[in-house]
Amino acid sequence: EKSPIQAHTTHKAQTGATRKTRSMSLCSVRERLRRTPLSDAVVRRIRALGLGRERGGAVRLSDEQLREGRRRELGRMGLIRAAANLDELPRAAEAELALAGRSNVGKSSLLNALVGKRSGGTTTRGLAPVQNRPGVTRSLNFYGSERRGARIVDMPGYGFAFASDGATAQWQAAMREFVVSRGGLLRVLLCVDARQSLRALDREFLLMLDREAGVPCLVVMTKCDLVPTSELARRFAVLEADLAELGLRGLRAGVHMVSSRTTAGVPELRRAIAREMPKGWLRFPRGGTEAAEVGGAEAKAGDAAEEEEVEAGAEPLGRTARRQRAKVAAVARLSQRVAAADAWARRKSRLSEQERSSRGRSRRRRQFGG
Ligand SMILES: Nc1nc2c(ncn2[C@@H]2O[C@H](COP(=O)(O)OP(=O)(O)O)[C@@H](O)[C@H]2O)c(=O)[nH]1
Ligand SMILES: [Mg+2]
Repeated sequence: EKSPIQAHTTHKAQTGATRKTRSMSLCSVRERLRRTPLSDAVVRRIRALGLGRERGGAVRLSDEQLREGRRRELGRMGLIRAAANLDELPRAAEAELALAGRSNVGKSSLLNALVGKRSGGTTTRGLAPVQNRPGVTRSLNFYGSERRGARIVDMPGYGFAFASDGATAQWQAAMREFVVSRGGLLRVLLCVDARQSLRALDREFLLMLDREAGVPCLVVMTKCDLVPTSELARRFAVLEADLAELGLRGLRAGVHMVSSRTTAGVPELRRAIAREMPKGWLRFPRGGTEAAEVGGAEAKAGDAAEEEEVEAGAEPLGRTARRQRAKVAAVARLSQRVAAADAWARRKSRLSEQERSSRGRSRRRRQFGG
C-alpha cells in the first residue's frame, strides 16, 4: 500500500511527466488569474494590512504596525529539540502548532516573525535558520519556552529539492506519521508562497491532514510583499476557491496574508492563532512599552514585560477545541506518569556506556532522509 504522496512521487519518476504537468498547470493558473474578477474588499484588506509590492518600492507600514509586528510574543522561545527521526520527538505534553508547506515557502521565516524574533534588519532571520535554498530544515524542530506550554514545530518542507526521491518519500511517510499520531498537535499552519498556487503536494498533505489526522488547519499566503496588490487579490481568490474545492472539514475560514520580511499581516495572524489555540497559549503584552525594541537590554526588559502580560481574549472554545484540550490534558497526565516511571527505571539500572552506544547505532539506522 502506497500513501498518496509516495504514489505521486513514483508516478513522477515513472512517467517523467513533471515538467509537462507543471507547465500545463502554470498556464491554467495564469488563465484563471486573468478571468478572476478583482474584489474591492480584498484589495482594501491588502492595503490596510500594508501588503503587496507596488511600483516604486515596498508598501509602507505605519510605526504602529511595525511595532505590533515586531512584538515578541510567546516569551523567550528557544529550540527545544531538533528531531531527525521519530524516536527523538520530545514528549507531546504541550499544545503544539506546526508550520507546514513546500520547501522554501517561508515557514521558518514565519516562525521567526510570529515569535517576534529577529537578527539584523528583517524577521525572516532569527530563531529558526532561514536560507534561500530549499530543504534547509530537514528535522522536526520544536521551539518553545519552558515557562509556557506553547510549542511551535517547524516542519521540513515536503518534496525538498536536493534529496533523492527515495529519501523524500521516506520523509513524507514520517511526516504523515507525525501529524497522525502526535497527541499535542492542535493546529497546522499551512504556508503557500503568494507567488505560487496550491500544488499537488499541498493538496495531498491537506487531505491527509483532514481525513487521516483530523487536525484543523489555517492557510497562510507568505511573502505577500513580493506580489503586486491586484495580482495578490486574484491569487487570494484562486487559492480560496481551490481550498473550497477540497472540501476540508477542519479548514479554518479565511486565508491569511503575511509578509515575514515586513511583518505586515503578522499581528492579525497571531490573533487568529490565539483564537484557535488554548487560552493563554499566545499572550499579548498589556502596556504600550515595546520590550522587543529595546535592543541591547532586550532580554531583561522582555522578561519584565512578560510578567505583566495578560491572557489574550481568546474566544470561547467550540466543542472540537474542548475535545482537543481534553486530549492534550490526558496526554500531559500520561506523559507525567511515563516520566516518573522513566526516572525510577533509570535510577534502578543505569545503562552501561557500551549499551548506550549500541542503542545510538540502531537509532541512527532508523533515521529517515537527509
Ligand atoms: N521577500 C520576502 N522573502 C521571504 C519572506 N519569507 C521568507 N522569505 C525568504 O524566502 C527564503 C526561504 O525562507 P525560509 O523561511 O527558509 O523557508 P522554508 O524553507 O519554508 O522554511 C529565504 O530567502 C527568506 O528570506 C517574506 O515574507 N518576504
Ligand atoms: Mg525552514
